Amino acid sequence: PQVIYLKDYQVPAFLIDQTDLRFELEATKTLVKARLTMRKNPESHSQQRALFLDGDKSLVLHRVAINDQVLSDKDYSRTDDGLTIHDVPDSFVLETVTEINPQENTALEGLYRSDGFYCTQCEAEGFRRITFYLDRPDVMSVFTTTIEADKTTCPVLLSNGNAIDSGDSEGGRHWVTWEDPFRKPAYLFALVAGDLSHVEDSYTTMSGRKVVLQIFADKKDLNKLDHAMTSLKNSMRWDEEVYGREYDLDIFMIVAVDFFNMGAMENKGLNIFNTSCVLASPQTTTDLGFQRVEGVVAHEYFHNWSGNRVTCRDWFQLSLKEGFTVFRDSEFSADFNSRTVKRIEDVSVLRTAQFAEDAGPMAHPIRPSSFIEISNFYTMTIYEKGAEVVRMIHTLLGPDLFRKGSDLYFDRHDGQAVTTDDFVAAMSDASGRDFTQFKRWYEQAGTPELTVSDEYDPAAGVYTLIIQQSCPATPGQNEKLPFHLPVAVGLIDDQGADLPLTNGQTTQVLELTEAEQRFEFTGIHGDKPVPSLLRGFSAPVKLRYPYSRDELVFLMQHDSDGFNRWEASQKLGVDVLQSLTAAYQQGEPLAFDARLSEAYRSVLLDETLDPAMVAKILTLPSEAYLSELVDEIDVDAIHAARTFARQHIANALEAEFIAAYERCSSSEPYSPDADSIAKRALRNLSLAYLVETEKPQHLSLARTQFDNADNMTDSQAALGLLVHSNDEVAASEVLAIFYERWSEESLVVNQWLSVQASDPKLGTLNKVLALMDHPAFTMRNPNKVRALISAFAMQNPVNFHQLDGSGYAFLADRIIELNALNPQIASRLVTPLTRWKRYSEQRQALMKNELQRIMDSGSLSTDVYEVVSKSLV
Ligand code: HT7
Ligand code: ZN
Repeated sequence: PQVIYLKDYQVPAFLIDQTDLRFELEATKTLVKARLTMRKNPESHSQQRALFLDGDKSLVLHRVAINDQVLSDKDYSRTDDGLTIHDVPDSFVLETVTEINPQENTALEGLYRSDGFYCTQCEAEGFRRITFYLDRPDVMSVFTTTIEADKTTCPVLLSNGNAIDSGDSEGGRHWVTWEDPFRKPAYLFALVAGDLSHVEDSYTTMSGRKVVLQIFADKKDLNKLDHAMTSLKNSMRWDEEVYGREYDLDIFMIVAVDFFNMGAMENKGLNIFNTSCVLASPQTTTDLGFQRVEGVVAHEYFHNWSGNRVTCRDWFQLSLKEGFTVFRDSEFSADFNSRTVKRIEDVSVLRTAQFAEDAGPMAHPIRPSSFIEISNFYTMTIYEKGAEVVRMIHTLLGPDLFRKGSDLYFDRHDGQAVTTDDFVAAMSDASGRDFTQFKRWYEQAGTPELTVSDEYDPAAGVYTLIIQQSCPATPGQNEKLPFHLPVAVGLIDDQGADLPLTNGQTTQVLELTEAEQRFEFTGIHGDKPVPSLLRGFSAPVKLRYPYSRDELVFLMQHDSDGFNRWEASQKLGVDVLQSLTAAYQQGEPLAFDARLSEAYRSVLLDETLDPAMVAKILTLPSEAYLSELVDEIDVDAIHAARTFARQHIANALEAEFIAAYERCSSSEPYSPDADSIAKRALRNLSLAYLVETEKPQHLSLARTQFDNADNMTDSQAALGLLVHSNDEVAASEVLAIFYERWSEESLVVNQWLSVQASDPKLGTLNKVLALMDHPAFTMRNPNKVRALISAFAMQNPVNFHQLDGSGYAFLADRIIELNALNPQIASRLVTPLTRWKRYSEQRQALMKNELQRIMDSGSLSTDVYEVVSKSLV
């Protein structure tokens, strides 16, 4: 397969001013009639007279005409990736008629069927599976779309923009024409048709325009759309208040579909959502699910400005829209929920999944310089690290200058396809700050490492921080230049009070630009202060400072920065767990440091703290995070150490956990507000520790909660604890009850699959194999694949990494199978195998063997080929 390089970018040789589409929908034979008004691009230096249009090999071409003249097959040539018309005039109208087969489209790119509905997914390069086109984001066109279909099976016909005309046609069919006045690239095109129901509301924008809001779903799900609608209205208001951005069309639609490769898609005026990111009801959706719906609705809505009005010049710029939009949605969620808890959650994901990506064979900068398959670059790095880079700009500028910069960016580039350089230039021009060195974040891959030491001269009253930075080599990048990054710090005196710093505040942002730098704080007296470093996780780096365990306990109790209070608990947890892991590996008895459980006790007893924060602080670092921190991952030792620690804490704090469980119980009806979510989090964490004691009365408590729960958060928490416990009778009982109760709710059944796939008890693989034959499972639905297969491979390290290699072989078989059905999903499943270098030699050999088996398995998609071949290097 061909490698595509950023350095080869050229402006398009042709432009498409107007795109008129007509779809005649039939399940296995849909006709797409395209009328493209085209001209040579005056900015292009190319002298070429030939026109190349992207088009997948699955397209059946029926007709090509230029300016009403039908072309003969001598006038053009077809290849697997497109259509070349040998000679075209300077401006012309190109007409094509193409046949496609939505029914057989299992890749879920282009036009496909999801549970009988027709829908599209065009980002990144799906439009070329619909018709021949200049399928690149810098070709922007005005679209009109006419959809014609059977009136009974497809009463609803939707596309981007406003419906401008409709009518009936022969044979019980009807049609609707949509017009989108905003120029857009083809990746933002959408079409939906089917027997959908909808809820409707409206929103009045800050300039007083009324916008109709509609959310479409299967009729049985109509009662699960309120939360998405509220989230949408909140997002619209927030974007006006925080960014001054108003919605631009008269209608905004969301459609929920069950077969979808990702979370959702921001098509202009017609967002298409995975049901898992839009449907929510207390009975079927957990608190996490409610928050996910809110976050994804906001994310897609915010793309209307950061992505649609201002889009990407080419796919190397993907983080321009994704990183910025993740930053925006994360700030929105922070404003509507607990800011600190949101930050903890984002950082946890970043440090486990994104840092692992940075340390693996697919490591890339947030603006990659090459790729084989762009679908492989919808990564944690592009999204989450991209958001961290925007956050650093925000930290360096402060909120006012950042807003000036975003205003300039949107105003300067409205209606354009631009680059990350343009984004940074707007920030720089608005603020007068120099971001030349900062731009290395866009070019260099890898997670920077900061090593911090300090000196204190009490006589002079000078405290000095010495910060060194480095960044490990990543594929194709051996040498890294120093990054420009903000390090937010505070200094805490022996009474636990923040000291005033040089800037007169208690937190100061230090700007690190060199490989080693010294920062002096004057007027510091008394005992040596304890530094609170990288407050709020001000930069996406790994930070080392030789804290003692006592200092970490002190920070857990006194740090005024909520994030760093949690961070201190994590660092202490890591330290304790690493000692336990080492003891386990050496066959020594495991001894628990009571300082950790005592610190937990005082947090648990402090009723002034937000229960959500208490739950976060009392959650030990995950096995995934512990794995990320070591050179060689010993899954069994990590699991044993963490289980031992949990049991120890559970026994030591049993009475406090019982009290917390009771304190957080409520007789109020379910509500997904922040306070109630926080209480449920602490209550279910307490229950989890109590069950860890293996005392029958606590297992009974879990069973009572399972039987009496009026909401999915409590029900699923109890289900998970019972299924993962050693009480096999209780486990199979609750699994049977749960399935029977929820068998008609596809998303709930997915949770039922995941809970079984993530059971750490040995023997889970056989259960997963059996579940693959369950009527609730199909390899064609990505949500099912994620619920069962990804959950096993990514959330069950002990079983996945069995030394007989059975977990690896199972995954490789599924990848080979899915490669033919859905390459994007197949390629994402490869991730756990790409990490082979981090394991023991024995496991390395087994994992590599499976990667090689995939490689040798026949005709690989570009998606799977790229990840597997890069992993084998
Ligand atoms: N911008 C959207 C990306 C997306 C996507 C990409 C590849 C394949 C399928 C896809 N579905 C959606 C999602 C977003 O970030 O908002
Ligand atoms: Zn996005």
